[in-house]
Amino acid sequence: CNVARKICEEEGGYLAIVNSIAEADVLKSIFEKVNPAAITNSPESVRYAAIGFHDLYQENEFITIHGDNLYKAGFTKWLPGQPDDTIGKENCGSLHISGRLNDINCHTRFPFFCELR
Ligand SMILES: [Ca+2]
Ligand SMILES: [Ca+2]
Repeated sequence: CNVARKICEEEGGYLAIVNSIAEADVLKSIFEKVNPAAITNSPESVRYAAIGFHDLYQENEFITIHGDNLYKAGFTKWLPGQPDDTIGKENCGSLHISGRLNDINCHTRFPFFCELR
């Protein structure tokens, strides 16, 4: 998601920060619209979109790119079993196409959501 972060910044925004269930639902419906195949049958990697949170500073302490924890940001609904830090390498945040959060590998290219300032 470093690439994603850069692209968002170049366009005058930042990786999206989800501040409410309503906002997660909006992103979910955009995601379903641009990538309907991902709802049912497609590789894992297209069912997640990178968004603006991570646990790069302290393992399992997820904060937004603006430094707030997820409770303060306003949305904390994880996919069941997440965050799982798969093979100790998942330190970036994503939104699953179901509208729930998952930690993902920062070095894998995923679709992503930018948000404008
Ligand atoms: Ca992690
Ligand atoms: Ca995960």
